[in-house]
Amino acid sequence: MSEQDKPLNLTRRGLLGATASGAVLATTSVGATLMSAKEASAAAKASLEPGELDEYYGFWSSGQTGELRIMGVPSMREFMRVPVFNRCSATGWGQTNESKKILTEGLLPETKAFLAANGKEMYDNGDLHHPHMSFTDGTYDGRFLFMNDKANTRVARVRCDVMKCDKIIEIPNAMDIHGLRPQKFPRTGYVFANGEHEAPLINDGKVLDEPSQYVNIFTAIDGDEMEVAWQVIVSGNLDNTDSDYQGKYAFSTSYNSEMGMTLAEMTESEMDHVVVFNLAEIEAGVAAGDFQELNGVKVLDGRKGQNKNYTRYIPIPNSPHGVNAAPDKKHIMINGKLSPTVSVIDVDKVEALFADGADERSCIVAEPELGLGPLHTAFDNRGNAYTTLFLDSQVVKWDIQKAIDLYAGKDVDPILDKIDVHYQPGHNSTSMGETADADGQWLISMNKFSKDRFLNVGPLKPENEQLIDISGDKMKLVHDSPTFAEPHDSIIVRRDIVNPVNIWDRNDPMWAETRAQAEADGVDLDDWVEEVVRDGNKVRVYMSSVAPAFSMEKFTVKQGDEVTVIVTNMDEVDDVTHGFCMANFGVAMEIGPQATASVTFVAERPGVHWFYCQWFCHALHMEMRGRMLVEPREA
Ligand code: CUK
Ligand code: CUA
Repeated sequence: MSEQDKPLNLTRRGLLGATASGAVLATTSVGATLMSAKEASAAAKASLEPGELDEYYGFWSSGQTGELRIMGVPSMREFMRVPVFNRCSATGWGQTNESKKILTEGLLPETKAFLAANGKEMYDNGDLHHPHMSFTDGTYDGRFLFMNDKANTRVARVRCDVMKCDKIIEIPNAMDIHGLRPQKFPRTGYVFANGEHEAPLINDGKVLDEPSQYVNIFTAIDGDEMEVAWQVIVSGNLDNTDSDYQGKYAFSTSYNSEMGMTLAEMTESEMDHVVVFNLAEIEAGVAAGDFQELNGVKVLDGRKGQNKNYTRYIPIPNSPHGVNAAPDKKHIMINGKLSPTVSVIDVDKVEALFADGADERSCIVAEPELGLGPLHTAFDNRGNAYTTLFLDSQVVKWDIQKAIDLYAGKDVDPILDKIDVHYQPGHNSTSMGETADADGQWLISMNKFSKDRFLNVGPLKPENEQLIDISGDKMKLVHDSPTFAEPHDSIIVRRDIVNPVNIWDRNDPMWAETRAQAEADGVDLDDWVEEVVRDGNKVRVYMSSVAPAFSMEKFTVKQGDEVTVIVTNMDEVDDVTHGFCMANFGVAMEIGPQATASVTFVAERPGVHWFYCQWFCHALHMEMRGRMLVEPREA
């Protein structure tokens, strides 16, 4: 039965209608007939009055859009889009010299050469799946957010003080970084990243259509330095990953243990596996020199049959997907995807797997059947788990201890509640739910389809994310929003943990190179400057800005000059961001209060050209402009 054919559920429809137009409706007589008092209060809890602040920050990935988004929870208001792997017209990300440095410095030499052959300096796209915050002692510490790019095998870091990306590295030897999680204990520390697709270890074309020679790579990145610490070769594709609360292990699902190339081959065997990585053993292996060095990285062999203590392979029913460590610090959930089950690993039983002749499934303490297509699990602080069911289009709430009791032979039903979501959920996340401080207030279901839920906008439909109140016995859907590609993954962080600054530090490392160049040019960026420095055909134009004026009303260059415009925003008032847009030159950038930013272009257009501030900053914002006079090349 399709959703449209189902009998109209007045209560649920009424609830959604009331939420969409604000909690006010719930108090009217119409609302009262459609909503129970309980539902009305759940909806009211999620609905903030204008000017009220949210309790939580939500950090959202955007999938193939390639950016990070900052949301408010529970209001579901979108606050900010932080460009990372994508380009951004508003901020100049991918165009300013400062952002270009971040986007290019971490690329491998062969990638730079490949891009140059295609007339590019950097990738234009990314596929940002998994944003996760750095941890200290099992909970978020508000330092960094880390995220993967499945499209071009990269890992990025966003600084939480300014909410800007400061590092992007390409991961050598691996193909297509997918699952990514930070180490939870004692701190981050490592950022674990799964290479999803298998390929020859030295992928230079000597081995092509010989899948038996392909390998997969698991990578540990030093999150402080943003450098690869070590890699482990594994058997099978790697999908998602998570780490324990003890700092001993990381766990990765593998959905193609067959190493098949076709769909039939990939789903052939009934069991796939979870790879357990033993961090202490791997570090000892690195110290003992048991690795090969490839592209400057220490690569250890943890494949099946190597009999090394770096890895263990736990058989799990066909094609497991999400991995989620529970806040009880004891259980790791392996979501079945093609199997209707979630396999529960007891971390206390993992050490025994590394003994000779151990039964690899002896660490499984529950495997409840929950519904069709379990993908990801989130948690509250009352011993419950919430699993998305992709095929059933539901979220199922279940009791972890009851699932363990059932597995031990007791006659109990672990399933507590199921709720419909619209439609085909992938990730979900609960408030603080991937930390030891899970608080059991909210759950986001990130859905892949919205079908009939919003006004039709053409063949490409919005996707859908839904907010569910999990504070009571029953889950309650309280908010439903469309979203652009793609509501992939998210975390919900208590607001006291996140404390961004309002204005930049004048000495921020983001523009350290620009500052060094200014010093070499005898220009003090902390002063009000109007300076044109000529260096052959390179011209550096230094200007300052205070609303509503640039320090320069005009500057003159020659046709063909390589011009770098360096703007320092001298405003000290929060929310006075300026822009620099050179019309008809395709040049634009954001300059936050106290920030310096620069952009370089070739002045190949003679004539009079206006530059203007493209971020609204003042009543006289329109007047914040100036001229670039380009003298024609002499004939
Ligand atoms: S994971 Cu990326 S494609 Cu985040 Cu559920 Cu499947
Ligand atoms: Cu400065 Cu608008």
